[in-house]
Amino acid sequence: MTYAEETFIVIRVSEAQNMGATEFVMDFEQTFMSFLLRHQERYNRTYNFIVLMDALMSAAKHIQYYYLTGALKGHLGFTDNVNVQGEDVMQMDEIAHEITIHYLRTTERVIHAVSEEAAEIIPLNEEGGRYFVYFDPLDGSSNVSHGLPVGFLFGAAKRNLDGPEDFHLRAGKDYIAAGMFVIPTGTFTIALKDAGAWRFHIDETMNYVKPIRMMLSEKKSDWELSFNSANRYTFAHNIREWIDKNEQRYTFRYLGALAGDFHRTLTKGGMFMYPAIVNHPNPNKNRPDGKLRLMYEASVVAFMAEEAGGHAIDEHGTSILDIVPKGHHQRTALYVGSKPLTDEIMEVLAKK
Ligand code: AFP
Repeated sequence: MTYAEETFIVIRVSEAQNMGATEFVMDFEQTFMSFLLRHQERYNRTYNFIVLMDALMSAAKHIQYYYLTGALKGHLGFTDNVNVQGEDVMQMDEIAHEITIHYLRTTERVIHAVSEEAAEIIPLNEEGGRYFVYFDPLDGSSNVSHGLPVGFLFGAAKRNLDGPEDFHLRAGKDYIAAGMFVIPTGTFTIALKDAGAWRFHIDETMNYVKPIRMMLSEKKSDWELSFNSANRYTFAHNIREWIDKNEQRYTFRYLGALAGDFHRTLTKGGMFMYPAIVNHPNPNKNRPDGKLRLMYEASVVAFMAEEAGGHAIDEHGTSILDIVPKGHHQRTALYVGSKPLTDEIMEVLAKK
């Protein structure tokens, strides 16, 4: 039994039956916070990480609220700004960024944060902080004006507690946790170092509840492939060949927001990929280093995949979690999901 199952609570209330009233059942599922407390207790950890997660939860709930009401209140459009990636900034990007920074600051436990929406690192508590947080507060902007699913992705690493901190950029293998909220669907998945990947659903009181351990399915008939099919002619020759030869074996799904697409991969098994763009008819549009951001996109899903028995590699076949970033907004190609599939791709890439 895991600590998740041990604390699972079900209450049934039926005393009104004798009075002819309808029996009703109340199921109280274990909340994320109760799950996390048990986790920290079991591993003899401090409560600092709970404070951090409470802040991320509060941020996610506020982002969820603003997103749900965005169409009515008119904040699903664009601002006049362009971000560090050269992309037009949406109002929701700014709202989500500000909310997250506010909550991270109040914890007093975050040394500095890296956000997709800020060119530079954001110092929060450089003296007394304990964690580094890397996040994309609203990933999948092409879905925003439609109110369709987007993601709030984050990874967290801890400062060196045994000696002086050198503030180096952390590889994914040094994260202590990584997770994603799929907004506004009310699902939250988090992987805790060496303790598995867990999914929660939001309940009527806006609590994330009912931990479900995620393991990538070994049933190949369930597997799905997810990639931007319109880009296939721009991929490396071998990758395109692999797709042509193998895609009929799998169901194909693509939403265009990593959190939503990876959510499916984690549930069904298979692979999400965003290969390097190397054969674009307009060479200026090639992306030999890939499109996705290493620290707050690729490493986050790679960390979750590995805790669920899967794997993630870049275009060189290097494990995503082993890549030490040279910059906060570094990009990478990404193949993530069931290990037999990423192993197959690794062989294809080796022949390039
Ligand atoms: P945007 O936030 O710019 O839409 O990017 C989202 C994203 O980084 C990731 O969430 C998707 O998986 C991927 O890009 C989609 O990219 P394409 O639009 O090129 O398919």
